Amino acid sequence: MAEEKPIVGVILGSKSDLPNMQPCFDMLKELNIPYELELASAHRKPLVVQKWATTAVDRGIRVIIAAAGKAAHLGGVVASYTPDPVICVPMKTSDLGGMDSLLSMVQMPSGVPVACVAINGAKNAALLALQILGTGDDARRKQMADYKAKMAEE
Ligand code: RP5
Repeated sequence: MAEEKPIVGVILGSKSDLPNMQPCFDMLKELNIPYELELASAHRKPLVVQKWATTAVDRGIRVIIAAAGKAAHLGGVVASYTPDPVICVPMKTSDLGGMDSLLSMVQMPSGVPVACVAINGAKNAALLALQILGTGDDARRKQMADYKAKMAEE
């Protein structure tokens, strides 16, 4: 776990998503997972999203976390541009309680999968990123095993 450059890329549809995503940032820091953060809406800044997603692999990003609310197409759009796995976090931001975000994220067409955690499931997004990293990294896998063991003791 000697990474210094970001290996997880986090993208949010708006700076208004920052508070809901704080548990994700806290968990990534606790796990010593270097990450980068981008704020760009799939609808308001589509070209920024396209460039960020298409260059993610070249920057060393191995897992992407995408959080957005309402018509939450961000994760799916990012997934269309990158071979990296994308974890979506539906934001509870609107009058519809986040069901709009959730359904917008999970109903992906065949051939372009995303993973999706619960509405406002920011912490779990970080843990799922760790588990994905752990499939090719024994030290990361042990981190998750240790986390689970500690949780069982509490
Ligand atoms: C989405 O719309 C964002 O991800 C956010 O959850 C929601 C509201 O964005 P703002 O209008 O607060 O920028 O694009």
